[in-house]
Amino acid sequence: MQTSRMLAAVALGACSLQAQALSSVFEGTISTTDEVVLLDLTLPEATTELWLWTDSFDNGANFDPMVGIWRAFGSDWQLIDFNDDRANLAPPQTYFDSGLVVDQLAAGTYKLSISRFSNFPVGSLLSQGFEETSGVPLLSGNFYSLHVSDVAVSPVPEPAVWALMLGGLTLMSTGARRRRRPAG
Ligand SMILES: [Ca+2]
Ligand SMILES: [Ca+2]
Repeated sequence: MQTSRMLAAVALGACSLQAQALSSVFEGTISTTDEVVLLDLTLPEATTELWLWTDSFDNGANFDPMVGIWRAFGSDWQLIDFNDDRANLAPPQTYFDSGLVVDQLAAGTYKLSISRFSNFPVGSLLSQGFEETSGVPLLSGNFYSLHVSDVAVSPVPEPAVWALMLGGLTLMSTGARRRRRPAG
């Protein structure tokens, strides 16, 4: 019990090292098969690697989500990347969740699209719209949850984080031993 509390405290400390990171969650609903949700994403600085992933599919409790990211292109928006299913990026994704890892984005405003499978972009420009390719009936829930982060998210802590956590634990137990040692 006490050990797990200490672990949690140290893990929190490790996470706060990433306080500068961009990290957002967009949540909402899509009620019809042909609805496309468009969200503005503003990057205050250039990113070397941006992660986007949904974790709302929930083994079929909600619809099969698809995610796209678009850059300004004159008065239109141009598709940078699009994904239907990539569920191995971060827990608690389940098999039809979507994931994207996008390299080298300049600072600026981007559009994120969320649509239900099988409502795909027709072309590389947003003005061309979306089209259902296989008339999947409206099944399951309508909730989506989309995460955006410029820090790689791992299902298990990286070795460096474990080292930090273990280092913190060692410091704490050393401190405890010192306090227990009789004076003089
Ligand atoms: Ca999907
Ligand atoms: Ca799919």
